Amino acid sequence: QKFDLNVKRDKPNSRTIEILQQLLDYYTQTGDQWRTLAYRKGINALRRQTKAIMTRTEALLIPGIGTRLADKIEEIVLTDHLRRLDHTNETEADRIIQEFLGIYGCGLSQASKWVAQGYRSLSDLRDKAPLTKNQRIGLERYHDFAQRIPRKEVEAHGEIVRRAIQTVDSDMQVIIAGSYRRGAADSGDIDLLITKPNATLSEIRSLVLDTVVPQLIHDGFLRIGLQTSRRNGNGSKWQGASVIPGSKIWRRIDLLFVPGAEFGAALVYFTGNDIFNRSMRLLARKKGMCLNQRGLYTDVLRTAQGKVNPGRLVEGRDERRIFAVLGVPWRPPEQRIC
Ligand code: DCP
Ligand code: MG
Ligand code: MN
Repeated sequence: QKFDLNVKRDKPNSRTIEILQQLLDYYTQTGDQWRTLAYRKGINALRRQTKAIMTRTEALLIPGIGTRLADKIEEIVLTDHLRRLDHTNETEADRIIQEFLGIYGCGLSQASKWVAQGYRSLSDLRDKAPLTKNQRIGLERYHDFAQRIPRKEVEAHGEIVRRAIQTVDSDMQVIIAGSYRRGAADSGDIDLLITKPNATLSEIRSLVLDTVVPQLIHDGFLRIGLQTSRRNGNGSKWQGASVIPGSKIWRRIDLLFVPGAEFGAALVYFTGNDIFNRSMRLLARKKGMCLNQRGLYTDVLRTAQGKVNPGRLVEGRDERRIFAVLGVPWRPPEQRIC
């Protein structure tokens, strides 16, 4: 009987079958066993037909085809299309994009591009896509980077960086910001703010990038630089991965270079959370000021087209004074969760 199915003959329902097969693939993928079985049965029944099935009524006469499938067959014949499939494709694409976004260094445009190019899973990417070195690492360490980092371990990473930096310059400070500073029990990454009271951005950046990072890479603590500020650019961070001795798990780590004059504003920004930051910036705007990660500015001239002048810096260095100038009661980091 199997043999009989393979006999070449006219395929009057091949287009209908092709489209139904896509829905079957979707149900198989989503683990919907009942529909998978029903669609497989129905498609096989349709495949055995020697004449084209054009209507719901004709379809219903075939054993193994119920009303829902019969409706879909008629829809395909009439429109060469199945609306149900738009929906699954859309949600399926969304699901894949979400999965791809978990690859360290992969943003929305890259994720969408891969989906448009037909890659459907991490193993698709691994086996078939041309990847940059960093994308390959992000993929290989996908599982590591998906794991939360316990508070104690965040501290350990911070301590290793602090020791390495203070060995070179004992006036340099390393502050663990991000969710850690808000008191979180675990974090998604490690955010380290690196500063020195009277140093400029380029002094701090060159000390970290020329001396400390190479040393820590040599030590085996830092493993990759996913995004390194260009030597002559105005980049102010280094993003990569770190591993503490005795662990096999790679963690995402951000090193932020902050000149002393901007320390308070940077601290507000990198402590977050992001929603709290948005509300602070909005408040500043309402008061004719501007708050960003470099400072709080006043006398900002705005038109419908945007900012006309950058304003005058009122406070950058002192976190508490930024709150005070804004007229907001001080909020300890633990309470900056919106
Ligand atoms: N931030 C922001 N807006 C963004 C991204 C970041 O205001 N779009 C600020 C607030 C965040 C801080 O930078 O608290 C650090 O960014 P992270 O992405 O590391 O976020 P968190 O440290 O808050 O959380 P997680 O534990 O997930 O790292
Ligand atoms: Mg963080
Ligand atoms: Mn971060």
